[in-house]
Amino acid sequence: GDSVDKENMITCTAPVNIAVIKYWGKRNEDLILPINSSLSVTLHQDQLKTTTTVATSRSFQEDRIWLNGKEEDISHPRLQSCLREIRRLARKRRNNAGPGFDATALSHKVHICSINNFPTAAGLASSAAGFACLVYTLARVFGVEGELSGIARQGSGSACRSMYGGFVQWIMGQQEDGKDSLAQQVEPESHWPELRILVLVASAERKPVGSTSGMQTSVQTSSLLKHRAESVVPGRMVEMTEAVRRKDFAAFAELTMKDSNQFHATCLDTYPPIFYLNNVSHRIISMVHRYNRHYGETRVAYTFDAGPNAVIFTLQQHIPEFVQMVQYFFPPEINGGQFIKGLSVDQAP
Ligand code: 2P0
Repeated sequence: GDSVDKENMITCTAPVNIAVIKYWGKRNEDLILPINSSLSVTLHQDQLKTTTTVATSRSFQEDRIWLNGKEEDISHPRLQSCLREIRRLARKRRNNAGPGFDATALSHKVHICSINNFPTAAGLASSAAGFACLVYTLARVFGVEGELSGIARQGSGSACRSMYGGFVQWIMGQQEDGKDSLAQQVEPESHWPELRILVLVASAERKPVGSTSGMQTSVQTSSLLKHRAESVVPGRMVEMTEAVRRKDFAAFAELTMKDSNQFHATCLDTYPPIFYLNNVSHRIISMVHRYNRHYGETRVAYTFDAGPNAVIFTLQQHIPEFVQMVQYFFPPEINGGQFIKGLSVDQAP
Protein backbone atom coordinates (compact mmCIF):
# COMPACT_ATOMS: atom_id res chain seq x y z
CA GLY A 1 0.00 0.00 0.00
CA ASP A 2 0.82 3.60 -0.38
CA SER A 3 0.37 4.38 3.29
CA VAL A 4 2.33 7.38 4.49
CA ASP A 5 3.93 7.31 7.90
CA LYS A 6 2.61 10.27 9.88
CA GLU A 7 6.14 11.34 10.83
CA ASN A 8 6.93 11.80 7.16
CA MET A 9 4.17 14.28 6.48
CA ILE A 10 4.37 17.99 7.32
CA THR A 11 1.88 20.82 6.69
CA CYS A 12 2.79 24.52 6.79
CA THR A 13 1.21 27.81 5.76
CA ALA A 14 2.82 30.92 4.27
CA PRO A 15 1.35 34.39 3.78
CA VAL A 16 1.17 36.72 0.82
CA ASN A 17 3.37 39.83 0.79
CA ILE A 18 2.57 43.19 -0.77
CA ALA A 19 5.44 45.21 -2.24
CA VAL A 20 5.56 48.93 -1.46
CA ILE A 21 8.77 49.28 -3.49
CA LYS A 22 8.13 47.05 -6.50
CA TYR A 23 10.23 44.30 -8.06
CA TRP A 24 9.91 44.35 -11.85
CA GLY A 25 12.65 42.99 -14.10
CA LYS A 26 15.41 40.38 -13.91
CA ARG A 27 19.11 40.54 -14.74
CA ASN A 28 19.30 36.72 -14.65
CA GLU A 29 16.26 34.63 -15.64
CA ASP A 30 17.48 31.25 -14.39
CA LEU A 31 18.65 32.31 -10.95
CA ILE A 32 15.88 34.96 -10.70
CA LEU A 33 18.11 37.93 -9.91
CA PRO A 34 16.34 41.30 -10.00
CA ILE A 35 17.44 44.61 -11.53
CA ASN A 36 16.46 46.46 -8.33
CA SER A 37 15.88 45.82 -4.65
CA SER A 38 12.30 45.80 -3.31
CA LEU A 39 10.47 46.13 0.00
CA SER A 40 7.23 44.56 1.14
CA VAL A 41 4.80 44.02 3.96
CA THR A 42 3.95 40.43 4.87
CA LEU A 43 0.24 39.93 5.48
CA HIS A 44 -1.51 38.08 8.28
CA GLN A 45 -1.84 34.38 7.43
CA ASP A 46 -5.52 34.12 8.31
CA GLN A 47 -6.82 35.72 5.12
CA LEU A 48 -4.45 35.26 2.18
CA LYS A 49 -2.26 32.22 2.49
CA THR A 50 -1.00 29.03 0.91
CA THR A 51 -1.18 25.73 2.80
CA THR A 52 1.25 23.04 1.67
CA THR A 53 1.59 19.43 2.76
CA VAL A 54 4.68 17.45 1.86
CA ALA A 55 4.80 13.69 2.38
CA THR A 56 7.72 11.33 1.83
CA SER A 57 7.50 7.57 1.60
CA ARG A 58 9.66 4.65 0.59
CA SER A 59 6.77 3.53 -1.62
CA PHE A 60 6.63 6.72 -3.73
CA GLN A 61 7.96 6.08 -7.24
CA GLU A 62 8.51 9.71 -8.24
CA ASP A 63 8.17 13.31 -7.04
CA ARG A 64 4.63 14.63 -7.69
CA ILE A 65 2.73 17.86 -7.05
CA TRP A 66 -0.94 18.90 -6.82
CA LEU A 67 -1.97 22.58 -6.90
CA ASN A 68 -5.47 23.33 -5.64
CA GLY A 69 -6.36 19.66 -6.15
CA LYS A 70 -5.09 19.33 -9.72
CA GLU A 71 -1.90 17.45 -10.52
CA GLU A 72 0.73 19.66 -12.19
CA ASP A 73 3.94 18.92 -14.04
CA ILE A 74 6.76 18.35 -11.51
CA SER A 75 9.37 18.93 -14.22
CA HIS A 76 8.73 22.71 -14.14
CA PRO A 77 12.28 24.19 -13.94
CA ARG A 78 11.54 26.45 -10.96
CA LEU A 79 10.05 23.57 -8.98
CA GLN A 80 13.07 21.46 -9.87
CA SER A 81 15.41 24.25 -8.69
CA CYS A 82 13.72 24.37 -5.28
CA LEU A 83 13.69 20.57 -4.85
CA ARG A 84 17.33 20.28 -5.96
CA GLU A 85 18.55 23.09 -3.66
CA ILE A 86 16.72 21.79 -0.58
CA ARG A 87 18.05 18.25 -1.17
CA ARG A 88 21.54 19.70 -1.67
CA LEU A 89 21.33 21.45 1.73
CA ALA A 90 19.97 18.26 3.30
CA ARG A 91 22.93 16.22 2.00
CA LYS A 92 25.32 18.84 3.32
CA ARG A 93 23.58 18.72 6.69
CA ARG A 94 23.73 14.88 6.73
CA ASN A 95 27.43 14.87 5.86
CA ASN A 96 28.22 17.34 8.66
CA ALA A 97 25.86 15.89 11.27
CA GLY A 98 26.69 13.19 13.77
CA PRO A 99 25.09 9.73 13.76
CA GLY A 100 21.88 10.97 15.50
CA PHE A 101 20.61 12.80 12.39
CA ASP A 102 17.71 11.09 10.62
CA ALA A 103 18.26 11.38 6.87
CA THR A 104 15.78 8.76 5.66
CA ALA A 105 13.71 11.40 3.83
CA LEU A 106 16.70 12.06 1.58
CA SER A 107 16.40 8.69 -0.09
CA HIS A 108 12.64 9.10 -0.67
CA LYS A 109 10.49 10.79 -3.29
CA VAL A 110 8.06 13.54 -2.22
CA HIS A 111 4.38 14.18 -2.83
CA ILE A 112 3.44 17.86 -2.55
CA CYS A 113 -0.06 19.21 -2.11
CA SER A 114 -0.62 22.97 -2.13
CA ILE A 115 -3.81 25.01 -1.70
CA ASN A 116 -4.45 28.78 -1.88
CA ASN A 117 -7.36 30.28 0.03
CA PHE A 118 -7.67 33.11 -2.53
CA PRO A 119 -8.02 33.38 -6.33
CA THR A 120 -4.82 32.44 -8.17
CA ALA A 121 -3.21 34.85 -10.64
CA ALA A 122 -5.55 37.78 -9.92
CA GLY A 123 -2.62 39.96 -8.95
CA LEU A 124 -2.68 38.87 -5.34
CA ALA A 125 0.81 37.38 -5.27
CA SER A 126 -0.14 33.70 -5.23
CA SER A 127 3.27 32.55 -6.47
CA ALA A 128 4.97 34.39 -3.60
CA ALA A 129 3.07 32.54 -0.89
CA GLY A 130 3.15 29.33 -2.94
CA PHE A 131 6.91 29.01 -3.37
CA ALA A 132 7.66 30.39 0.12
CA CYS A 133 5.42 27.67 1.54
CA LEU A 134 6.86 24.94 -0.68
CA VAL A 135 10.46 25.74 0.27
CA TYR A 136 9.66 26.12 3.96
CA THR A 137 7.72 22.84 4.12
CA LEU A 138 10.34 20.89 2.13
CA ALA A 139 13.02 22.26 4.47
CA ARG A 140 11.09 20.96 7.48
CA VAL A 141 10.65 17.54 5.89
CA PHE A 142 14.35 17.24 5.08
CA GLY A 143 15.52 18.71 8.40
CA VAL A 144 17.12 21.78 6.83
CA GLU A 145 17.36 25.10 8.71
CA GLY A 146 18.77 28.58 8.27
CA GLU A 147 18.73 30.95 5.31
CA LEU A 148 16.09 29.73 2.84
CA SER A 149 15.07 32.95 1.05
CA GLY A 150 17.71 32.34 -1.65
CA ILE A 151 15.98 29.07 -2.51
CA ALA A 152 12.46 30.54 -2.38
CA ARG A 153 13.73 33.28 -4.75
CA GLN A 154 14.55 30.60 -7.32
CA GLY A 155 10.89 29.51 -7.26
CA SER A 156 9.50 33.03 -7.72
CA GLY A 157 11.30 36.31 -7.08
CA SER A 158 8.71 37.79 -4.75
CA ALA A 159 8.55 34.50 -2.77
CA CYS A 160 11.83 35.26 -1.00
CA ARG A 161 10.11 38.16 0.83
CA SER A 162 7.35 35.86 2.19
CA MET A 163 9.98 33.90 4.16
CA TYR A 164 9.93 36.66 6.80
CA GLY A 165 7.15 38.47 8.65
CA GLY A 166 6.63 42.19 9.10
CA PHE A 167 8.54 44.58 6.81
CA VAL A 168 10.97 42.82 4.50
CA GLN A 169 13.50 43.92 1.91
CA TRP A 170 14.84 41.82 -0.94
CA ILE A 171 18.38 43.06 -1.48
CA MET A 172 19.18 42.73 -5.18
CA GLY A 173 22.81 41.72 -4.53
CA GLN A 174 25.87 42.21 -6.72
CA GLN A 175 27.23 38.70 -7.28
CA GLU A 176 26.69 36.79 -10.50
CA ASP A 177 25.93 33.55 -8.64
CA GLY A 178 23.10 35.28 -6.73
CA LYS A 179 24.35 34.20 -3.30
CA ASP A 180 23.85 37.76 -1.99
CA SER A 181 20.37 38.26 -3.49
CA LEU A 182 18.40 37.55 -0.32
CA ALA A 183 15.46 38.73 1.77
CA GLN A 184 16.01 40.40 5.12
CA GLN A 185 13.59 41.60 7.78
CA VAL A 186 13.59 45.41 8.14
CA GLU A 187 11.18 45.54 11.11
CA PRO A 188 9.19 42.77 12.80
CA GLU A 189 5.38 42.43 12.54
CA SER A 190 4.99 43.94 16.04
CA HIS A 191 6.65 47.20 14.98
CA TRP A 192 3.61 49.10 13.63
CA PRO A 193 0.40 47.63 15.06
CA GLU A 194 -1.76 50.62 14.01
CA LEU A 195 -1.03 49.98 10.32
CA ARG A 196 -4.05 48.44 8.57
CA ILE A 197 -4.40 46.86 5.15
CA LEU A 198 -7.51 46.51 3.00
CA VAL A 199 -7.87 44.84 -0.38
CA LEU A 200 -10.39 46.37 -2.76
CA VAL A 201 -11.29 43.62 -5.23
CA ALA A 202 -11.76 45.34 -8.60
CA SER A 203 -11.76 42.01 -10.45
CA ALA A 204 -11.07 38.38 -9.57
CA GLU A 205 -10.22 37.49 -13.16
CA ARG A 206 -6.90 36.03 -14.26
CA LYS A 207 -4.49 38.73 -15.44
CA PRO A 208 -3.91 38.94 -19.21
CA VAL A 209 -0.10 39.18 -19.03
CA GLY A 210 1.76 37.14 -16.42
CA SER A 211 4.46 38.81 -14.32
CA THR A 212 7.32 36.68 -15.61
CA SER A 213 6.76 37.42 -19.30
CA GLY A 214 5.56 40.97 -18.63
CA MET A 215 8.75 41.97 -16.86
CA GLN A 216 10.83 40.29 -19.57
CA THR A 217 9.23 42.52 -22.22
CA SER A 218 9.67 45.56 -19.95
CA VAL A 219 13.40 44.89 -19.52
CA GLN A 220 13.76 44.55 -23.30
CA THR A 221 11.77 47.62 -24.30
CA SER A 222 11.32 50.19 -21.49
CA SER A 223 13.96 52.88 -20.97
CA LEU A 224 11.83 54.17 -18.09
CA LEU A 225 12.34 50.84 -16.31
CA LYS A 226 16.12 51.14 -16.71
CA HIS A 227 16.01 54.68 -15.30
CA ARG A 228 13.79 53.52 -12.44
CA ALA A 229 16.05 50.59 -11.48
CA GLU A 230 19.29 52.55 -11.67
CA SER A 231 18.34 56.03 -10.49
CA VAL A 232 15.04 55.92 -8.57
CA VAL A 233 14.71 52.73 -6.54
CA PRO A 234 18.07 52.89 -4.67
CA GLY A 235 17.09 56.20 -3.04
CA ARG A 236 13.53 55.03 -2.39
CA MET A 237 14.78 51.90 -0.59
CA VAL A 238 16.65 54.11 1.88
CA GLU A 239 13.70 56.50 2.31
CA MET A 240 11.18 53.67 2.72
CA THR A 241 13.30 51.84 5.30
CA GLU A 242 13.55 55.12 7.24
CA ALA A 243 9.80 55.85 6.96
CA VAL A 244 8.98 52.37 8.28
CA ARG A 245 11.52 52.66 11.08
CA ARG A 246 10.08 56.05 12.17
CA LYS A 247 6.48 54.86 11.58
CA ASP A 248 6.03 58.00 9.50
CA PHE A 249 2.74 57.16 7.78
CA ALA A 250 2.67 60.14 5.39
CA ALA A 251 6.20 59.39 4.11
CA PHE A 252 5.44 55.65 3.88
CA ALA A 253 2.16 56.32 2.05
CA GLU A 254 3.53 58.82 -0.46
CA LEU A 255 6.48 56.60 -1.40
CA THR A 256 4.13 53.61 -1.72
CA MET A 257 1.76 55.42 -4.11
CA LYS A 258 4.57 56.95 -6.17
CA ASP A 259 6.29 53.60 -6.54
CA SER A 260 3.08 51.85 -7.58
CA ASN A 261 2.42 54.60 -10.13
CA GLN A 262 5.94 54.39 -11.54
CA PHE A 263 5.69 50.61 -11.82
CA HIS A 264 2.47 50.97 -13.84
CA ALA A 265 4.08 53.74 -15.89
CA THR A 266 6.88 51.29 -16.84
CA CYS A 267 4.15 48.84 -17.89
CA LEU A 268 2.72 51.53 -20.19
CA ASP A 269 6.26 52.31 -21.41
CA THR A 270 6.70 48.63 -22.30
CA TYR A 271 6.15 47.83 -25.98
CA PRO A 272 3.59 46.49 -26.64
CA PRO A 273 2.14 48.14 -23.50
CA ILE A 274 0.82 46.17 -20.55
CA PHE A 275 -2.41 47.29 -18.84
CA TYR A 276 -2.93 45.96 -15.34
CA LEU A 277 -5.22 48.71 -14.01
CA ASN A 278 -8.88 49.05 -15.02
CA ASN A 279 -11.49 51.79 -14.63
CA VAL A 280 -12.30 50.73 -11.08
CA SER A 281 -8.56 50.95 -10.22
CA HIS A 282 -8.42 54.48 -11.65
CA ARG A 283 -11.50 55.50 -9.66
CA ILE A 284 -9.91 54.12 -6.48
CA ILE A 285 -6.75 56.17 -7.12
CA SER A 286 -8.79 59.36 -7.58
CA MET A 287 -10.88 58.63 -4.51
CA VAL A 288 -7.78 58.18 -2.30
CA HIS A 289 -6.21 61.44 -3.50
CA ARG A 290 -9.49 63.29 -2.99
CA TYR A 291 -9.78 61.85 0.53
CA ASN A 292 -6.22 62.87 1.44
CA ARG A 293 -6.67 66.33 -0.08
CA HIS A 294 -9.87 66.85 1.91
CA TYR A 295 -7.96 66.35 5.18
CA GLY A 296 -4.84 68.17 4.04
CA GLU A 297 -2.74 65.17 5.08
CA THR A 298 -1.91 61.75 3.66
CA ARG A 299 -4.09 59.32 5.63
CA VAL A 300 -4.52 56.57 3.03
CA ALA A 301 -2.29 54.96 0.37
CA TYR A 302 -2.98 52.57 -2.51
CA THR A 303 -0.70 50.14 -4.28
CA PHE A 304 -1.42 47.87 -7.27
CA ASP A 305 0.54 44.81 -8.43
CA ALA A 306 0.17 42.96 -11.74
CA GLY A 307 -3.63 43.26 -11.62
CA PRO A 308 -6.46 45.75 -11.00
CA ASN A 309 -7.05 45.04 -7.29
CA ALA A 310 -6.06 47.80 -4.87
CA VAL A 311 -4.20 47.18 -1.66
CA ILE A 312 -4.95 50.05 0.72
CA PHE A 313 -2.77 51.07 3.66
CA THR A 314 -4.10 53.29 6.43
CA LEU A 315 -4.01 53.66 10.20
CA GLN A 316 -6.58 52.02 12.47
CA GLN A 317 -8.16 55.35 13.47
CA HIS A 318 -9.17 56.16 9.88
CA ILE A 319 -10.68 52.77 9.00
CA PRO A 320 -14.39 53.38 9.83
CA GLU A 321 -14.57 56.62 7.90
CA PHE A 322 -12.58 55.35 4.93
CA VAL A 323 -14.67 52.19 4.67
CA GLN A 324 -17.83 54.30 4.76
CA MET A 325 -16.54 56.39 1.86
CA VAL A 326 -15.59 53.27 -0.15
CA GLN A 327 -19.09 51.89 0.36
CA TYR A 328 -20.55 55.18 -0.82
CA PHE A 329 -18.46 55.25 -4.04
CA PHE A 330 -18.60 51.48 -4.59
CA PRO A 331 -22.02 50.24 -3.38
CA PRO A 332 -21.97 46.65 -2.07
CA GLU A 333 -23.76 45.28 -5.18
CA ILE A 334 -20.33 45.17 -6.83
CA ASN A 335 -18.80 41.73 -6.29
CA GLY A 336 -21.76 40.68 -4.15
CA GLY A 337 -20.60 42.69 -1.16
CA GLN A 338 -17.12 41.15 -1.35
CA PHE A 339 -15.47 44.38 -2.45
CA ILE A 340 -13.55 45.15 0.74
CA LYS A 341 -11.35 42.66 2.51
CA GLY A 342 -9.63 43.65 5.75
CA LEU A 343 -6.12 42.34 6.37
CA SER A 344 -3.29 42.97 8.79
CA VAL A 345 0.45 42.66 9.10
CA ASP A 346 1.83 39.45 10.50
CA GLN A 347 4.67 37.01 10.77
CA ALA A 348 5.74 34.52 8.08
CA PRO A 349 5.64 30.68 7.88
C1 2P0 B 1 6.40 42.70 -6.48
N1 2P0 B 1 5.41 41.81 -8.57
O1 2P0 B 1 7.40 43.27 -6.05
C2 2P0 B 1 6.06 42.91 -7.93
C3 2P0 B 1 5.13 44.06 -8.12
C4 2P0 B 1 4.29 42.22 -9.36
C5 2P0 B 1 4.28 43.70 -9.30
O2 2P0 B 1 6.85 40.31 -7.82
O3 2P0 B 1 9.05 35.79 -12.45
O4 2P0 B 1 5.59 36.53 -9.56
O5 2P0 B 1 8.22 34.58 -10.44
O6 2P0 B 1 10.05 36.26 -10.24
O7 2P0 B 1 7.63 37.29 -8.28
C6 2P0 B 1 5.43 39.51 -9.44
O8 2P0 B 1 6.53 38.81 -9.95
O9 2P0 B 1 7.73 36.98 -10.79
C7 2P0 B 1 5.95 40.57 -8.57
P1 2P0 B 1 8.82 35.86 -10.99
P2 2P0 B 1 6.84 37.32 -9.54
O10 2P0 B 1 5.65 42.03 -5.72
